[in-house]
Amino acid sequence: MRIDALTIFPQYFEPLTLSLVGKARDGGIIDFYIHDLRSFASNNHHSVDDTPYGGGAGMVMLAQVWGLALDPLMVEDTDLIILTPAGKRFDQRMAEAFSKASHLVFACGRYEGIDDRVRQYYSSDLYASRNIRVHEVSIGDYVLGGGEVASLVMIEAITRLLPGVVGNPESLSEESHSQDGYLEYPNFTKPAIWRDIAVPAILLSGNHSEIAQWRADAARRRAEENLWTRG
Ligand code: J9N
Repeated sequence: MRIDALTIFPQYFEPLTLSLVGKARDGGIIDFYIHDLRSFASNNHHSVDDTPYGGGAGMVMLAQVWGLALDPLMVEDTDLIILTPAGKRFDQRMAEAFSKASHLVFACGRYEGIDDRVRQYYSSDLYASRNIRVHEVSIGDYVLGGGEVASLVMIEAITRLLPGVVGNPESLSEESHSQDGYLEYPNFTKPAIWRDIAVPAILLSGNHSEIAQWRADAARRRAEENLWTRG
């Protein structure tokens, strides 16, 4: 998989050169490229934004700058991901779908967003005919300063699903068997008693069907509890 990130803050992506993603990058599973959007600015001040038509607060990022940065990346079979709090909510299902992509481009906007003509332009029939898809994505209902942290979240969730990125392949297959793509039951390890709190005895019994039943019940209790508190 090839991943490109476009940003005016390339420093945000430095952690990715470490960690699991870094290892996979070295192993050739992931090709990761960071692009400084400001290097595509054309005026003397290297501006990447301007005031919004129609008035209002803040600044809007320039279509011209984004076009120059994106054009060379929009090759056959590319998913362009535009981060915005108004986008479709990112979840484990979306991570699994994107983990099957061949080329992901993360457009990290700042300020009040990117001129909407960028989304319109790369959504045209011409680009669709080249198997280029545009997605507006949000990682949750809160407002970030820019798309960089949201992109990091998505890249970690997506790339850990690639074969060879997670060291233990069994942990991924167990995840995919669970309802929502993650383990929902509480976990314990040694010692069996810590500060007077004992691990549930069933988990020490070696009875695998009883353990599975206990975990299913505990997961249901936990999900119900979280539904109560989240509403
Ligand atoms: N989920 C989400 C995305 C954002 C962004 S992208 C660019 C600015 C803010 N906030 N929250």
